[in-house]
Amino acid sequence: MPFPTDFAWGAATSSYQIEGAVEADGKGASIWDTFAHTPGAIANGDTGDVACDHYHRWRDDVELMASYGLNAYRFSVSWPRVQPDGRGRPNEQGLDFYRRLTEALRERGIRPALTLNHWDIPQALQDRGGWQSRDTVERFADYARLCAEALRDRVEWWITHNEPWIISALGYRLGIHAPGVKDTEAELRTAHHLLLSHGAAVEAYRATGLAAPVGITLNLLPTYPQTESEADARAATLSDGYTNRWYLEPVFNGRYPADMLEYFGDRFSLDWIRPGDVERAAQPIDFLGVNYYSRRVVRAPRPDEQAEFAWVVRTETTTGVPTSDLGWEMTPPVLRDLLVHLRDTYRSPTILITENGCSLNDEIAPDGRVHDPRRIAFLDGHLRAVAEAIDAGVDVRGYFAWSLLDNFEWAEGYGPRFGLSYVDYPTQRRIPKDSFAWYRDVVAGNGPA
Ligand code: IFM
Repeated sequence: MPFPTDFAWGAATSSYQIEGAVEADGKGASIWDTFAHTPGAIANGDTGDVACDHYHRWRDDVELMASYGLNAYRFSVSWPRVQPDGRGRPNEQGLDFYRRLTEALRERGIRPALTLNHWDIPQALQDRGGWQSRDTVERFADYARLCAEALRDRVEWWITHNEPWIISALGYRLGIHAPGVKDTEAELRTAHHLLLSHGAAVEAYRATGLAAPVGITLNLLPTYPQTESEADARAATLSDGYTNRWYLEPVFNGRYPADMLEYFGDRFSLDWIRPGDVERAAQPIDFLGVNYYSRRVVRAPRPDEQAEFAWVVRTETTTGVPTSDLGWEMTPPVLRDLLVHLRDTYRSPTILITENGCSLNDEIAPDGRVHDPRRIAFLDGHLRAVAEAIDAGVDVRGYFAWSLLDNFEWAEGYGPRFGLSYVDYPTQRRIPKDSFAWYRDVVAGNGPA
């Protein structure tokens, strides 16, 4: 296996999904605290109030990672925990939590990768417009500076945003994530401010003198036409422009893709894109974080069909292609093609796979263990795809399985289980699944056998 000797083998989590303790030690409310308590917003009425109680159990969770040999861990900082109103003086108690966590990780040889925004921004900022407001861009830069100054010696990789497309599309167009807005122009304005704030945060971070690598994590959806028709090919190009290129092009090339600017420009004024903005989003970065779960197949809308866009996402799956228990197709070879495509299109960026995993309806077996052979097959297939990409010359430096623990899966609540460790929520007991034991051997062998 061609994995470099210092390859990062890790698992990932995010603050709202695991921490709980939503009012502890001076933490302010986040938009997810508000949204999760909105009747009907989350399956089963679940909330992140307790989640995996990681805020109190973090020592055990670090021990768990160490005992399974991980050498890296990706987590996110809860912005309202360290800056309750999203502005002004930091909450030192909140920062102390991340100081202790990162120190303990380092002591065990686990390199921390920190994400600044994995969606749970302060409610106080939302009350002033949230990501739709340009002011949030500068607030985010201040927050980046504050975290860089507090955690400067301990963090190995800094990530500005996690999945800006999901934030914009699910939070502002579909309204199924916080803050629950349903407005396509709001989605695009949000995406713009996220991109701009990414650039502003990189500037702020560099101004502190930090030299550790900084990047952004995008969830990339390799998109294929449903048929060979010209109409479906055009639908696939536009859909790719909407989910992938709308973010990749500003970050790497300092411009929005021309075809999408024309497409959206015909529908919206886009007057919130100001001169110099997109260039600012293109601050040089040290790596691209790639979250990959599945491909996307699209088609052109039928003449009698009411569709919002010039593409329609196919909902049925392909016969013979395995799916997760959330119905997502498992298509490992697509990851290799995606990585090679990124290398060829965006000047060979250094890449960290910041998330990859699958949700299964895991259960505790009569022997007290959790047997998840389908997850092992999923992870194995994707790691082989990463190995092939490395062999083809792609500069991949790390892989973070999603997720360390079963956790709060946003609008789906606690039903889906993505963890390497099962979490028995009533007792908070962690039960490492068979896949975690398998992953331990992968890490020890620097790649699957
Ligand atoms: O749980 C999420 C995570 O927060 C962001 N990426 C996708 C995961 C699975 O849906």
